[in-house]
Amino acid sequence: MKTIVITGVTGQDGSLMADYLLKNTEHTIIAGVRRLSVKNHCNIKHLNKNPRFKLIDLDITDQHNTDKVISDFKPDYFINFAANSFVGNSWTQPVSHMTTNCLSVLYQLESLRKIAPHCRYYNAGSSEEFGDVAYTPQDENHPLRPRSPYAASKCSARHLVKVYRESYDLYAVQGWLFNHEGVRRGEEFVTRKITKNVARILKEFETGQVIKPLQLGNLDAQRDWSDAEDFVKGVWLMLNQERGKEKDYVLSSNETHSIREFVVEAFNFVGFHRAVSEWRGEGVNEKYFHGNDCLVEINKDFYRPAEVDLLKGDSTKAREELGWEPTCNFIQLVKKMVDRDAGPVMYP
Ligand code: G4F
Repeated sequence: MKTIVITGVTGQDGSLMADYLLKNTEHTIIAGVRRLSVKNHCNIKHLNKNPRFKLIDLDITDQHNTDKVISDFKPDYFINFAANSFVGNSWTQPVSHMTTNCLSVLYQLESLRKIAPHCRYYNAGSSEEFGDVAYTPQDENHPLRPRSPYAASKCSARHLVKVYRESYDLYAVQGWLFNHEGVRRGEEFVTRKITKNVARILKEFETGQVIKPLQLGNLDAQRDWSDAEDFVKGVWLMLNQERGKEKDYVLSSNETHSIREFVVEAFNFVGFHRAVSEWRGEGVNEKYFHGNDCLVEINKDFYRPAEVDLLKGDSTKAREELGWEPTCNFIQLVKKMVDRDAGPVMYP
């Protein structure tokens, strides 16, 4: 039995990782949670009584706190999912992104080096690091070309992980995870924002209320979306490579779809069929109509100062070398999220 520290355990990835490990291993989870005045434990409340799941206070931006946790538990694995993960916010809070996503990683690496050098370490890396991409699909050799303070913080952390791996022989890896979504996804991210608003609009439509259109930014950005549940398995495989041969891997679906496609499919699933819906207008005046009902409009406040236009991963290496395989495709993912938010009974 091993001891595994997971940070960011109240979030989508951290909570799914805890579920995955509790189900598939005998290990004990030390779950790091940042104290907030309002608790956000909805993703982990089902784990409260599990004797292998221990909640602890951990603010990763506090070096002393990190040292103490690593010293107290001498973990076998340390999985860092805690992050400022909302790219759109990173222009208004760049220092916070750099501190949480990069400086904290340095605290963890230093602490592990000094106190628990046997520990296997994973830091959450992102396809955002590829930024204004040089080629498509993006694989492990793609250059880092960040377009946001968020992405710059993840690139900096990546360099630190590599430096510590090579300098101190730490088992330290950082995957490139393309977008991963699901029913625990935060509502600020575009997929969940869409499925939550599809559910609201359906209700307004069915009850004869005035429909308040969903407001979105850039509809033409393309993303490689997967199910987050598939990705935590990939992270665990990355953490269990042969010692001395550990590498960073891309995890992706290898498909790409625009925000516009996600919108159309999500509305289609609840009966606003694509055959009788249409986009009208251009640029910031573009709208999505179902008959005379406007379902979506553009709000330029949701545009970003710099955009990552196209992400499409190539996860061949992870599939061939780690034996990882995603189980859920784009349409299944949209359906799963719409089902959760609107209810499966709504299907026409
Ligand atoms: O859902 P998003 O906010 O995710 P984004 O920026 O791709 O980042 C996510 O995936 C990364 C992996 O590639 C992670 F590292 C990161 O932590 C996060 O999980 O935005 C997706 C796209 C963007 O192009 C954005 O401009 O959707 C576009 N978009 C259009 N309208 C919108 C909106 N995004 C949001 N959040 N809200 C909108 O109204």
